[in-house]
Amino acid sequence: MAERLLLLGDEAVALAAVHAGISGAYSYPGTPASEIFEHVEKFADRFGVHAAWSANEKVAYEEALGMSFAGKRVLVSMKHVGLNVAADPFVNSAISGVNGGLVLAVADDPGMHSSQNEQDSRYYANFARIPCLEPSNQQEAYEMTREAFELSERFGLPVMVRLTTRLAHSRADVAVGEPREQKGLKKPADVSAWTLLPGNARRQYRKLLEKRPSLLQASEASQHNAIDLSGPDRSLGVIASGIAYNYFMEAVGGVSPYPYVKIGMYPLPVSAIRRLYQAVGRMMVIEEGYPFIEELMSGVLGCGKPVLGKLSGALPRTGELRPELVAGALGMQWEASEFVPFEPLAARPPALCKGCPHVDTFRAMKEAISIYEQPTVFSDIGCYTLGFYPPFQAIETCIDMGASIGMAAGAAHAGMFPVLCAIGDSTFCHSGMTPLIGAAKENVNVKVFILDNGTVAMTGTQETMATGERLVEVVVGLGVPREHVRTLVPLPKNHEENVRLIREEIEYEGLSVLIPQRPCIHLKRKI
Ligand SMILES: Cc1ncc(C[n+]2csc(CCOP(=O)(O)OP(=O)(O)O)c2C)c(N)n1
Ligand code: SF4
Repeated sequence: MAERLLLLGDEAVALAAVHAGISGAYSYPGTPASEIFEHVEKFADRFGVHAAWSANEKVAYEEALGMSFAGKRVLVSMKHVGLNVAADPFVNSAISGVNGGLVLAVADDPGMHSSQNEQDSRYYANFARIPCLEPSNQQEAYEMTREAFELSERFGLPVMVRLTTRLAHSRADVAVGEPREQKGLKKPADVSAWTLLPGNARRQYRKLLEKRPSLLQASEASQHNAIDLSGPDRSLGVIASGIAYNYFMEAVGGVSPYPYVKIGMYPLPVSAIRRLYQAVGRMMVIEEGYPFIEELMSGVLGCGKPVLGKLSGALPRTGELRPELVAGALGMQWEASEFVPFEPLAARPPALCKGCPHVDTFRAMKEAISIYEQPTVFSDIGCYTLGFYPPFQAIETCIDMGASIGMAAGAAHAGMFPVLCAIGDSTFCHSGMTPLIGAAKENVNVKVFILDNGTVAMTGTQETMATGERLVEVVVGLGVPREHVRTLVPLPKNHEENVRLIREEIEYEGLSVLIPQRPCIHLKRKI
């Protein structure tokens, strides 16, 4: 009998990958995807899986691709915006193809619980012309991830498993299967496919396009794409995908009065959708994220019969879906479950922890720049982004990981003074080193603060790539003169000295890197 476990959606993906015989797992932390890797890590020793955090998502994807090249199965996981960082190897790996099964698990964050945007990764899968599986519950997260490895090897393509926050972070009962053996080392039969010189790439791109009809066939035949025309009310036909199918079922009490198509695999099963379209008066698309399916249904000119969904205004265009929103769109009464009493918490802005080292850094930085007429502080993504809020109001930007150094350089080129920027140790290793090497080459007049708290605090104190002396050496190695790489200890007792040191560097006309070194209080507790 299959073992049953209570698993998070993320955990189900992790366990399925381990059971599918992966030899490696790569990732960079990011909510709501971090737990995928963290759970693989737990099994790593027992199953002999190489599991290591990577410097960023691009590196994670490339490491995974290398393992696939070697003939082994591999999982790479990241949050949705991480795929922007990994987009180059991701899109090109669809052209080269894969050798050992490569599954990319991406967790989207509709509602932006902890993200800068709510982009929908299904567009990326479509853009790269690869299959995408979208589970509606934790059981499917397990089954689809296992199946994704089979699909990946059958088509020689990377396969995406797309999760969203609610599924990633909620638990359910999951029946799990038997683990299978890892694969042996075996190079690809044709390495020219992996050398994307124009002649090879053109051939490979044609091959990718030629796979499309078989992918479509697989999608039409997939048990994850189901059509049910038994609903008696044919005034409406529903297309529901991923977790939104769960909300739909909850809204209709488990039995739909309308004919519907459930989508769990892309490319979209066109013939099932056509059959539904012909059988009903109007269509409604219920999907989590962007109106990806709805846009395809409506086309440029509209498809004839009305299509309701996020574009039509039947469902909200932004944020997460909920069963009551789906019920409202269907014109149904919604009764909250008696088992889930809902007491909304008072809204409160997020804040830096009491005793956080960033607090003392911001205090010193603010006082040091207070004597200048128009100081500007660019920032990055991490706990220190909370320095935007009162009482600090210390930073003015946060766009994407690593942006602060490049933006500060651009503003300095434009003539702003003084220009400072704040970046965490992990974000610096993720994507701050490349802009710093450019800034060092030009000796641009920017004061870069690398806030070294020894960890990736914001996403749960994961291990950082460089901290302490190693980080200092990296900075010097990138070409910043050693005398302008200044370390300080952000503590109240050092406040005056730190203000003086910062001012001294501001007065120097060139690039300085200031590194406040003090561990995050949660890292201290963890140790
Ligand atoms: C491309 C991308 N990947 C991952 C994340 C998730 N994320 C937000 S901040 C952060 C790193 C924070 O670490 P650090 O820069 O050291 O700052 P700290 O939180 O420790 O102050 C990560 C991984 C993201 N927002 N964007
Ligand atoms: S988790 Fe650590 S770095 Fe983040 S606010 Fe709290 S003390 Fe500061």
